[in-house]
Amino acid sequence: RAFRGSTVWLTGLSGAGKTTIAFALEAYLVSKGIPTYALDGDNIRTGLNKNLGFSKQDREENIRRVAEVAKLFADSGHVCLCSFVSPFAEDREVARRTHTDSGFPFFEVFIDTPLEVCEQRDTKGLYKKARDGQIKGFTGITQEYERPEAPELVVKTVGTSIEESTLQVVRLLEANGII
Ligand code: GGZ
Repeated sequence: RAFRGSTVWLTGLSGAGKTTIAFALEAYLVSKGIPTYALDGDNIRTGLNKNLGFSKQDREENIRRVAEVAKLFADSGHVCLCSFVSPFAEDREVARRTHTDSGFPFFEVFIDTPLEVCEQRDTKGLYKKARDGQIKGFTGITQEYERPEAPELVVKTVGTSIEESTLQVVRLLEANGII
């Protein structure tokens, strides 16, 4: 059966598990023969968006450009997995409209991991730096994260395996006829 290009937008705090889930989801979809491409800070902020930082304005531009790129992938028939903190509801809304105005399905998935858990994990030591004042405007510490009000899916990672979290997104795509 044919599958449709679409974008899965994973939002949540640094360390919430967005990229981990996107990576597992990519492996699953590729194993099913579904063209998939994953975008995140690692491949976007090092190239296309290397002139952008983390001010509210720069995040807005980051998300705007990512959404445009994601739409191109969706147009080419890919499931595009976007893992970005995207802390501002307004910017996520722009990403959504970029897709839906052109008829592409868009799924906002909130990776809902409490700040305390993300800070305890602190895989990259960024929370410590933010607390020490070495990083300004760090999401959850010195800049806000606006929780999504009507995401297509909320994944609570605490007490849930990566496999189960991933399966929740797979089920969402199945329920919407994407895969
Ligand atoms: C939030 C920051 C910051 C600040 C650097 N605030 O866990 P990570 O390291 O790998 O993911 C975070 C990433 C956020 O980039 P995004 O492009 O996803 O942000 S946004 O969507 O808001 O534009 C974190 C690291 O970059 N990082 N400084 N101040 N995260």
